[in-house]
Amino acid sequence: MSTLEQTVNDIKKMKVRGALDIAIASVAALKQVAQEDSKSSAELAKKIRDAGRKLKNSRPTAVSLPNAVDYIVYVSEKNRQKPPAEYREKVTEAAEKFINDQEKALEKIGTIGAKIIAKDETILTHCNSDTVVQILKKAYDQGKNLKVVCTESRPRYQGLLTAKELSEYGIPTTIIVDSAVHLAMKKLRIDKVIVGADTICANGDLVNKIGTSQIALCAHEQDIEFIVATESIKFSPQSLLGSAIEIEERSGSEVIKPGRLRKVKVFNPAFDVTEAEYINMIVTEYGIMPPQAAYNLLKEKFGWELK
Ligand code: RI2
Repeated sequence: MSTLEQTVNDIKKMKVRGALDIAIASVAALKQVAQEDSKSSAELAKKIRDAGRKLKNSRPTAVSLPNAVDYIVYVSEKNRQKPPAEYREKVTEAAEKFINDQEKALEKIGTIGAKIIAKDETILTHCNSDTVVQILKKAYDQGKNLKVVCTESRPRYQGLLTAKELSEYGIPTTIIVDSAVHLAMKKLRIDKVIVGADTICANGDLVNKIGTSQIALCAHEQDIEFIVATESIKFSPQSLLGSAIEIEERSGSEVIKPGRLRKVKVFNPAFDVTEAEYINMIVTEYGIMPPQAAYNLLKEKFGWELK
């Protein structure tokens, strides 16, 4: 199996997951495609376009994936007239810079995000976000003496990954079932909620792991700050509203054993939409901003205009 096929497969099966990691894995796969034997750069550029389409189709919701792929396709098209050796060098350089920039962004968000955690706070998080984990570890390193509550994040239990990583790091960690969030906010004295993102729309709506919007509503009702941690690669110039985003629906076998309840249908959406009005702030590598500033970030950093 080629690196490309392996990557597409791993993303589909969620062996590689997390909005940032699927973007980085896709760019690494495209870098490999650019190294393939070929008569001309134009032929390589076509291979990159085809590979990009396959990667984009592997999971539909997180915008970091098409944003990353489109960037490499753009660099590839720009250099398709150059001799193959030079073309390969340009694509490789862009891919390596992209990956490096994302790693730096993650590090920066950790530093910025840790500042908003006060001493002795209890933070609730959902699913498994490398970006959130980075913030929590940084805050712990700074001696903030924090505690973390993780939802298990049915049906795939990514919350257990978060709980494992944080507890092994030394952070006191508690796991709860997803439906305990409302009660746990009071009983476990949650100070803040911090979640990751799969997509931030131009209007500031958040698309994230299924269950996120219920948590935001609970936080709103109990006056608990709801914070999103995300690299700018997850901002979507293509989507104005969260309601317009395609939400990935996954196999019912993730929820119950196939054949167990033969007459019952399973609806298994992987993500949901949290409206901007329930989000207090978004932490990015450029700093902390209200969700309403998403459009400004797209405009200033990526030159995007409403048409
Ligand atoms: P990082 C995950 O989706 C979760 O929804 C998480 O909040 C988001 O990606 C961002 O993850 P999935 O791939 O990029 O588990 O912060 O479906 O790691």
